[in-house]
Formats: sequence, structure tokens, C-alpha cells
Amino acid sequence: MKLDELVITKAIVEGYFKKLMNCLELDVAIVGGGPSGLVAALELARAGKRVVIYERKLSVGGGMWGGGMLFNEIVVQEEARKILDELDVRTTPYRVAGYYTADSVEAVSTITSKAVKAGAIVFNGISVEDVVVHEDGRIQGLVINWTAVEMAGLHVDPLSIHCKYVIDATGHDTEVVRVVARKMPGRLFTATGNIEGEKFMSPDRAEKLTIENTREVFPGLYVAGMAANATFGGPRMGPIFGGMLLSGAKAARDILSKI
Ligand code: 48F
Repeated sequence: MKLDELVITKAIVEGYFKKLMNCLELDVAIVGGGPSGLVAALELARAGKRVVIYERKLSVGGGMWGGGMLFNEIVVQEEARKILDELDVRTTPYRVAGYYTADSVEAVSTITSKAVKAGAIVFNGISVEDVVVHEDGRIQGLVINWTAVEMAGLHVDPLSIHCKYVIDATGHDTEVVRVVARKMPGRLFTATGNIEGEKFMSPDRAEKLTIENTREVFPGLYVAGMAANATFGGPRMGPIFGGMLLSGAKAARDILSKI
């Protein structure tokens, strides 16, 4: 068989646009494919929901690939180890009871694979730059653009998608919440109505607060992972990733109880 470049091109264009057309009206749109976004996507897809992750970079995984300071091992605690066990990510008990390590590459690739096979769609290389809000004051969707457009600083208008819920899983920068706070100051479900901001490193408190802070922050908008602590004023925790995994699962559970 002689391979034809036009057939290859058509296969890609048709395949991509079919996927895109099927993803214009979603149950849940997740912004950011780090550990919290991936676990949320996995749980929502397993429940049969139409769920998409928009990831700015080429690869999902966020801050998990690099473990701590590029030593590509992650640490999880007992509660989160159960999630990794269930997903077939191998963990090793550390010599101090209650701590486990896992290879970060195995963790990212396995969770991603399970999420995608469960039905979650990942659009990589796409950045979320705004949200859709109509008269009822509730988030109805997202405004998206190619990351390449964003990086080049080109003046190109974005496109929009509709969804029932958005999860901001953008990590430390809490980007979706930031846009909402800028355009509607004082309206977040936080103590001040604005972004409280991430606090100093304190893993024990941070891990617990990440779960507590995983909730709706504006009508139709949930926060998960580090974005939850950045929004509600929790500390950072460094390269322990249990809170991220548990937070993604909680965001999915809470949204599933509503749709
Ligand atoms: O930062 P990230 O890994 O988020 P997370 O799930 O996990 C945090 C940990 O990695 C670590 C930590 C805890 O151990 O402190 O930092 O909270 O992943 C966030 C992802 O969101 C993407 C970004 O490229 C990254 O992969 N992202 C950020 N802003 C946007 C975005 C945006 N506007 N549109 C699309 N993707």
C-alpha cells in the first residue's frame, strides 16, 4: 500500500472535528490536567458524564511529573494510596508508617490512561481565557483559544463551549477563579468574596484544607487541587499529592450529586 499524505491529513482533520463537535455541550468542563483535574475527569467519565479537560500545555500531568524538585517520585498518605491502588499505580511503603512513594511518570500516565479510556476527552494545547455568564449570573461555559495563539500574542478571537459545571483545576494560579474575581469583584463564596490567596508551606494543614476547600466558589464553578487552597486561603503542601487526588475525587462526587 502506498501511503498518501492527503488521506493522512483528512483522517486527522475529520477525527479532530468530530471530537470537537461532540464536545461543545458538556456536563463538566475541567480546566487543567494536573492530578486533581485528571482524577475528577476519571470519576465523572466513569459515571457516564460528558467531561472534557482543557490543558494549556501539550502534556497533561501538571506538577506531578517532576515529583519534588525534579526527583520524579511522589509521596502520598494512607487515604490517597487507596486511590492509587485502585488505579494500579504501584506504591512503596516508606520506612515511616503512613507514607508511600510512587513513580511520578507511572502515576501520571496510568491515571491519564484510565481517565481517557473511561471516556474523558483531553484537548491539549488549548487555554481557557474566560467564562460564559448570562443574565442569571451563573457560569454557562468556557471561552477557549489555542495556546499557540496565546503565546504568540496574536489578536485572534476565541470560541466558546457550554457546560453544566466547570472545575478550576489550574493549580497555584487558579486562573478561572481569577477571571471571575476580576470581572465580578466580591462575588466569590469565600470569606471576603475575593481570592484569599495561597499561604506558606504547611503540608499537614494544607492536605486537610485542600479537601475542605474543594467546593463551589461561584454559581457553576468548583475549585479542585491547589486552586482550591489558593482560592480559599489554604497553605501549600509541596510534593505530597494525596490531597490533589482526593480533591479531584471530591469535586467529581459533589458535582455528580447535582447532575
Ligand atoms: O498545577 P497542577 O498540577 O494542578 P493541581 O492538580 O496539582 C498541584 C500539584 O501539581 C502541585 C502541588 C501539590 O502537590 O502543589 O503543584 O492542583 O496542574 C494544573 C494544570 O492546569 C493547566 C496547567 O498547564 C497545568 O497542567 N492550566 C493552568 N491554567 C490553564 C491551564 C488555563 N487557563 N487553561 C488550560 N490549562
